[in-house]
Amino acid sequence: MSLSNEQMVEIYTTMVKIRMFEENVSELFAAGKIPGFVHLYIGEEAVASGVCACLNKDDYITSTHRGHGHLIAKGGDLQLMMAELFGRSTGYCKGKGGSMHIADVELGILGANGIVGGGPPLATGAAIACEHDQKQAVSVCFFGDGASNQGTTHEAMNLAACWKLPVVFVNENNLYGISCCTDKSTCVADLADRAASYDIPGVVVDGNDVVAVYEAATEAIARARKGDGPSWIECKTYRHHGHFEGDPCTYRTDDELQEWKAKDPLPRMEAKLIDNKVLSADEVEGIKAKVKEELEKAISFAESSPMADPADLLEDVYTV
Ligand SMILES: Cc1ncc(C[n+]2csc(CCOP(=O)(O)OP(=O)(O)O)c2C)c(N)n1
Ligand SMILES: [Mg+2]
Repeated sequence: MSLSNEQMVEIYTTMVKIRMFEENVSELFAAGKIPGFVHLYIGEEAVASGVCACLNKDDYITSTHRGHGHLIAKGGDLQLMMAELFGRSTGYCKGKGGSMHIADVELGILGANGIVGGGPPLATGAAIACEHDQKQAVSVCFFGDGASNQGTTHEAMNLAACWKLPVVFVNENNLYGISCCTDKSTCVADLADRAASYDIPGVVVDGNDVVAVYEAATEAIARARKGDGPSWIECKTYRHHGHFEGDPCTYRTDDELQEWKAKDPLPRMEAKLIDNKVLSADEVEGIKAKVKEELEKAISFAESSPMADPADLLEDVYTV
């Protein structure tokens, strides 16, 4: 299960891509260039990067309202994502969906989702489809600590456990659902303890350690692929930004934020790669420069694309 140097560099590059994408979105949002709501994934990159590194193109993921990291890690196109955030007709949803509705079914990305707890039933459904089609594919459901209290989540898990479906529930416990800390919303210290009620494995990992996430995901995905059913992986992590861009964050202390910034998954992985001589400091800078260039292209693609046309509003909708 140990990662090759090449795999580690690939995972690190994904983390850099997510971090820099989100930093750009934060600035562009503050400059008034991105309409609507955005929820950023900065600080949580190790979860999506570690999990998606274990997946094949025909495996499925379901995402959340904080979805950019999941989409990038599963191979989402940065230009189409950026254009969607800018509300341009060249975006993933022709500029009509925005951050919380990006999907790419060809890549197995079944969609970001503005409904908290909306993903688990979709992931369980996708796992039923994998079984029905006799594919070896699995589905992975990313969901938050807040979503872990939704009925939909538990209904989906119960069914997945009863039918031993190939699905892995990846719980991103970033300590908060909007402004509500998990110690006020949940009676167990480890959310994954609830897996016992479905008789499925419940694993807790340091969600800021990408290698630990990768290892836990590898095991759960292998279990799902061979027909032994679902698992719940709880990744303890933290979002550096507010719930949404513009959130004044009055519900948490600066000490808490600094404590978690000291455990930032990105410099941790970077130090590991440099200490183990997998990459030199120059090579790290080279990766960042390449990602910067890719993002500049994505931003200029978005900015030079036409806005979504109101006349097309009712195109591509299922009901009117
Ligand atoms: C069904 C539903 N209820 C409430 C909301 C409002 N809402 C949006 S995000 C959120 C908190 C989600 O917290 P969590 O699942 O921990 O995800 P995080 O934002 O921390 O990534 C809530 C309650 C919603 N979008 N959908
Ligand atoms: Mg949360």
